[in-house]
Amino acid sequence: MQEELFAFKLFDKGIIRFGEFTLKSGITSPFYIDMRKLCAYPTILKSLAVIIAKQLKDKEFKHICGVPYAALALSSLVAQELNIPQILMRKEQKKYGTKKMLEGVFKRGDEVVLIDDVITSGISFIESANKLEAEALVPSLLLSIIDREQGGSKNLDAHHYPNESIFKISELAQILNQHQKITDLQYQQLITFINKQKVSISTSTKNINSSIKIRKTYKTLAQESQHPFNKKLLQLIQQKKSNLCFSADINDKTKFLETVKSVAPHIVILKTHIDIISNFDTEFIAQLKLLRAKHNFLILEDRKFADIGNTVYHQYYKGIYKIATWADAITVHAVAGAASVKALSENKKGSEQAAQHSPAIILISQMSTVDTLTDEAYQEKVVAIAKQYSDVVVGIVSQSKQALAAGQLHLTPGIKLTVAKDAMGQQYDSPAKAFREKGTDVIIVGRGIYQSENPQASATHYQRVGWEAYLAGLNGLIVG
Ligand code: 5BU
Repeated sequence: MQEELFAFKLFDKGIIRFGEFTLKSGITSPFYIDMRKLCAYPTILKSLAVIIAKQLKDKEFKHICGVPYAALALSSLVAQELNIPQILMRKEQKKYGTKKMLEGVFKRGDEVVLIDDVITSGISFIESANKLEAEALVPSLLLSIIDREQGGSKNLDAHHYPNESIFKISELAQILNQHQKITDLQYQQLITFINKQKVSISTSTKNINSSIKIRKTYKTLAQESQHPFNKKLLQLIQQKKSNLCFSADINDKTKFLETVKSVAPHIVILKTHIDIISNFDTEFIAQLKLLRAKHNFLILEDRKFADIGNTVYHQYYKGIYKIATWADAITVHAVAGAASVKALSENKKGSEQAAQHSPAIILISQMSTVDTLTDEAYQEKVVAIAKQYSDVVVGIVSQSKQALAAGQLHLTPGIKLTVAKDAMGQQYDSPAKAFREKGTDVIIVGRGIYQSENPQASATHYQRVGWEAYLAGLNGLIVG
């Protein structure tokens, strides 16, 4: 019987061990699986590849891909066994040349079986699946060799990824116990441990289902929206087939303008932090306006107004930046309650500049940083203010889908295809994940574009991936 043989081999070679082990997470586990050692045993690897090939025999897919690095040797053997092309996935983006994450010969929409050695929480599977989706490939099956039975499979179900495993750790342990390789106590300790450690599902199923079912087309959102900013934005989105907001966090004005010029055809919003421009002058604003007129995008000044009404009024209309004279929209924190929004919206009606400069307000409901204070209770209060002032609030910056008023939009920063975080608290997700799980309408990308070797090529890439993620959301199918 294949399970028996496999269990014995893994046990004899010390690949599954019983005792007291401290895991990466700091938790003490009564067993340890070290599948990396497998590469030292070609015959076990080979027989495992045969077992996997049998399990995959009747399934339809175009490629095999191993989660780097642990599953690479095995996925190569499975690819050979089935005579199916392999895709090689990098762990880190290549620094020079093509900067590709995937190597191989494939085309968009191809189905890929992703193989990993062990599944625990499912997170590394999800990250690898996201890399496939970023190239518009379809992860049609996530196959693990051993399931540690700690909730990983449920987690993948919640993310709508079909998944299977060859062996379950409890079955392997039972075999070892039946054949007196481990004691009853060791077996019991393993069962108790896996029951206790089951990870909670990382993303609520509720959110995923709702994002797939209620994903509105941009056309519907355009019909629903009342504010001229959103009407224009949604029209640009459909026209340019882009949901990309470029965050040009560049200090030098010349470099800023050059970069914006090169990416402009691919974006619908240019997001600025005007106070980080070192050599700011009014000429810069004139140039910016010219670019906007020529390339048809909207400008969002990410000023994050967060003060009492009187102060935000001055910050918006006065000072050296005179934001009111050039920004199509502004971001506002609701930490002061509705005061900031109210002041800005009343000024819209009352001030002498009002007619030209009614601000479209984007409220910040949730931040992307690792230890943000914007918890669920806070977000709910922000959304309530957004709805109450829906004549001026055109959307929110958030990391999760919220029940907004008709026509209001979700904008999502913290988008990057290659890394999960920066060194200063920023957290990243892929466009696919944003559209699948966060109710995203517009992705905001900064360093993913302007720090790349070729910002124009990167903008094209994010435009395509963002658009495909939107289309996938409409179909309930995640392709990129
Ligand atoms: P990045 O280079 O893609 O990490 O830049 C993200 C931009 O979005 C940057 O200008 C931030 O100020 C902005 N941002 C964010 O990253 N996270 C948030 O929660 C909010 C804004 Br609100």
